Amino acid sequence: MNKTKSDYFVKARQIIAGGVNSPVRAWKAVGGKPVFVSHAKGSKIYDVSGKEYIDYVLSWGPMILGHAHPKVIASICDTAKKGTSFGAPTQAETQMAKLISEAIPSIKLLRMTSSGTEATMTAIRLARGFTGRNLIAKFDGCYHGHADSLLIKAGSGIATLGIPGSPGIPAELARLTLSLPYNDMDALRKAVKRYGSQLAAIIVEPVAGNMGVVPPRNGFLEKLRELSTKYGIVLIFDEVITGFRFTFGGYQNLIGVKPDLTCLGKIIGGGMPVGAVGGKREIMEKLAPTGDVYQAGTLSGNPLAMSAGLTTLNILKTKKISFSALDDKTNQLCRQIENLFTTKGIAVCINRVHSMFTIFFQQGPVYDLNTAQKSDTALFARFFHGMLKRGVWLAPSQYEAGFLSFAHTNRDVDRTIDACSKTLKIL
Ligand code: KE4
Repeated sequence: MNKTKSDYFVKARQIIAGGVNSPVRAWKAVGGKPVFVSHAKGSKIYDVSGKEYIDYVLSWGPMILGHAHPKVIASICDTAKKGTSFGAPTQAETQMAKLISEAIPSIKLLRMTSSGTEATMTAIRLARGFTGRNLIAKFDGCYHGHADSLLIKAGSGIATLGIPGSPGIPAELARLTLSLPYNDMDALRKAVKRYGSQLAAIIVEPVAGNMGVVPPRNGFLEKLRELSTKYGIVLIFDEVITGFRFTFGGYQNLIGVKPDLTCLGKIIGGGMPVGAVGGKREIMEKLAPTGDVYQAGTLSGNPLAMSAGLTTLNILKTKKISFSALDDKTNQLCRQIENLFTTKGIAVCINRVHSMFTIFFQQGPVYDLNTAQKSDTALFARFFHGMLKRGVWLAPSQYEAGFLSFAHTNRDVDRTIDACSKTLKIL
C-alpha cells in the first residue's frame, strides 16, 4: 500500500510525543507534515517514497563527510561484531581523547558524554564546582542543549537575571543565569562589572548557529577572554557545531582565543550519539572520580561512537581533505543564491562562516537575536517548501544553520541553484 507521508506522521504521533524525538523535526516552523527518511548516502537523503534530496541539514551538522561514508560504516560494523557496549574503559576512548587534545591544544583533559547537552551541562556544573560561584552567563539566541540552567530567556533589562525559557524550570534556578545580547560589548562590560565576581562561567557559541548563523564581531570573543580572565570566570566555548567543522580543530584554533573549557559533539561522533567536555587540567580534575564534581554516563565513550568518531576525525586529518575547498564551494553556493534573490528583488541577508550558512529573509545585517528575528519567516517557509519540492532539503527553520559536506559536488551546487531559480519564480 502506498502510504502517504501524513500516514507515517499520524502513526508516529499516536505513540511518540509530537511524532518526533526532537522538536525541530516536526516542521512546526515551516508548516506541513515532516518527510520521513528511509536512507541517505553522500550528499543525498531519500524519503520513504524514494524521492532524492540534496541534503544541507546533514543531521544538524555531524555528517561532514557525507552520509554513510564507507569507511565509517565499515568501522561501526567491525566494532559492533566485538560487542556494542561494555561499561568499562577501552583503548578507543584514550585514542579519541588524544586525537582531540592534539587537535585542540586548550583541551588538556577530556570527558566523553553521549550528547552535546550532557557536555554543556557538565561544563556548567564543573565551572560552578571549580569557582564555588553560582551565577552563569549565556547569550540570547545561543542554544547549548536543553539542560535547565541553559534553557533561559533574557530578563527584562540587559543586566537583569534570567527567566525560564520553558515550563518546568524553577524561577529560582533561572535567576542564576544571565542572558546577554550576542556581540554586544557594552552589555557584556556592564554585566561583568556588576556580576563579575559572582559569575562561575560564561558560555558562548564562538560562531552562533542556533539563531541562524551569526559570526562573532571583531574583538567580541577576545573581550570575553579578557574579562573572564580578569574576574576569574570560566570561559566555555560551546563548539558542538563548530568543532572540526572549519578546520581540524575548533574555531578557537582559527582565532587564537583559548577558552578554559570546550564542549564538543556532532562531528566527533561521526553520526553516533556523542558529546565531550574538555579543557584546563586543574578544572577537569575536579570531575569525579579524581574530584568531587559528579558526572556519569552509561554509554559515555561508547565503542560504536568512538569507532565512528575516530574514523571520521582520522579522515578529516588527512591531507586529501581540503577545508578551504569546502569553504569555496559553500561561498559559490551562497553567492549564486544571493544573485538570484537580488535579480528577483527579494531582500535576503546570507550569513556564512566557512561551510555553514543561513539565508535570512530580510535586508540585514543580522548580528544578534533581535536582528535575526526581523526575518520574514513566512516567506522563508514558502522558500523551504519550494526547494523541498525541487529536491533540496534545507533546515526546516529560519533560525538554523545549513551545512555542506565533503560529499557535496559542483553538480549538487548547480542543481541547488536551478531549484532556487525555479522556486523564486513562484515565491
Ligand atoms: P545535543 O544534545 O542535541 O547533542 O547537543 C545540544 C547542542 C549543544 N550546543 C550547540 C551549539 C548545539 O547546536 C546543540 C544542538 N543543536 C541542535 C540544532 N541546532 C540539534 C538539533 C535538535 O535539537 O534536534
